Amino acid sequence: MTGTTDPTGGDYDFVVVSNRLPVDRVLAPDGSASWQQSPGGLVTALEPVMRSRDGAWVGWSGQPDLDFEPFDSAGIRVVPMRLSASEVEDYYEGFSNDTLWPLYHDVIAPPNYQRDWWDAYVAVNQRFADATARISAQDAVVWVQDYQLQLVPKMLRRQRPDLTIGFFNHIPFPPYGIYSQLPWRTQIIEGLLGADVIGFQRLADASNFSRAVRRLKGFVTKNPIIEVPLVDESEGVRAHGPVRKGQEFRTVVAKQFPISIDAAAYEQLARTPAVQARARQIREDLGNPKTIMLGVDRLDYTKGIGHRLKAFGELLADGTLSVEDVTLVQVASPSRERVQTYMHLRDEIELTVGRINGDFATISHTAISYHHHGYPREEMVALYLAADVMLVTALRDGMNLVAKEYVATRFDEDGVLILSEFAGAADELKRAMLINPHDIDGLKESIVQAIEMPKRDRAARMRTLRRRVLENDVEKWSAEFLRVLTNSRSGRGRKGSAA
Ligand code: GDG
Repeated sequence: MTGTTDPTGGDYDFVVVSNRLPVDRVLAPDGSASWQQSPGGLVTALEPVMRSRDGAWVGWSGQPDLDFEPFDSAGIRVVPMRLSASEVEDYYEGFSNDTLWPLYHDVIAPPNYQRDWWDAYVAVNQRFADATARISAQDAVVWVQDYQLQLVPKMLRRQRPDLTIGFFNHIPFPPYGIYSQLPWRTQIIEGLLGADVIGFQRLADASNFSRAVRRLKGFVTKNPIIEVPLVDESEGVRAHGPVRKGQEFRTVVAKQFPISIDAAAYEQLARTPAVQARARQIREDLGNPKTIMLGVDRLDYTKGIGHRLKAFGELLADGTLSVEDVTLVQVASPSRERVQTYMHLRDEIELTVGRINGDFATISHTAISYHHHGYPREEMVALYLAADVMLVTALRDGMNLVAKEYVATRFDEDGVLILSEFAGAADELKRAMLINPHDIDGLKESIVQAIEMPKRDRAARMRTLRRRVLENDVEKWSAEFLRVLTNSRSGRGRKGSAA
């Protein structure tokens, strides 16, 4: 680190900003607390960049009403932000997870529009922007993550026009017909346009965003470039950006950068004898069924868990499948448990699981092995290895990393991936069995085909999928985003320059 005595000294050349920090505060039974790195793909991908470039990470600790001093963890400066209990309710559970999340996922659940939630969203975004402005070095690169912080790019550019600002949206960006419901639609678009590069998962998301910019701001868009006039007529003031003689607008890049996983790490874990032994044990514990099907999701209404249960329940009811031959393992990890829609979803899913098990399970064979827990990564990989058929039936999903993890794990070139065309991963994983989860008959047919697929066909598909996932890993994703972001800086200041 360069001169890190003052934690807010503006020393950091590369700053990542996300709602949550990449570390969790863990309490030991004796009451002592420590920070533990949360093993996400994003951290893994960014760690080397952060170490080599004086990196800092700004985010919330995950606990309300607590202040923590900045500290170093594994070569990264960690800058914890405070959120009050009411901000957690209004900014996080409210505006982020009960307004934006359903709106951006095709209004599968009705979005809740509340003005005080918006006020909290603005206030928290401002706090994150202020903290980032304070710690960033002159000309630093800042990378803002996800839908909780869409106002940060503009807020940051206002204070620090020298910064190069990137933004990545991990969830879909909805079509204009849906997006236009949002009472604060223009403010969010303006917030995002503060960035130099705005990344999306799919081409369709980037196109939806550009269309919203044209409709709401009237700016010229030349895919993937958006021209943001330096005199923004709607504000009647100069837009915030570096001004050079003769320059009329600055350019913003809006394009797709499909996120991925640390594929090699998943394969490596799958190759360890302990994980393989555990996969065999899982099969045995389930009574050695001919076919194990698996679903792994956060318990979220976007994941289409109910649709997959319906298809499986019907296949058991019409006698196409029997519990002697097929077991469905469903991991539904707890998520957003204080948001009403999620409480209802949990009741609904657990009622359905209970009904199907009640109707079809025998003393020796269960229909659905249902788990409302989080598991260690080793256990997840053992489950992937044990699963003959992986079910990803999302109704809408930015990417879906589970699909990629399953593929990375299957070094044995076996297993069939059933993948919703509404998950971002479908753009890349075309050799999966692509399905429309709303078409229950189609889904049932695909399940039967997957179960009956000859080994040669399974291997051919899996080989193609694996090539794709292993080549396009999360390291490549972050390198590509940062390459475009860095180019956008060198192209800055020229009239109409493209990144
Ligand atoms: C958002 C977007 C986009 C789940 N349960 C357990 C566990 N997980 C892990 C999975 C996977 C991750 O959580 C979930 O990632 P997904 O991509 O499937 O979905 P979201 O959480 O909705 O993520 C999504 C993603 O951001 C990245 O941009 O792909 O579209 O919605 O890694 O393995 N991990 C462990 N135990 C669990 O019980 N260890």
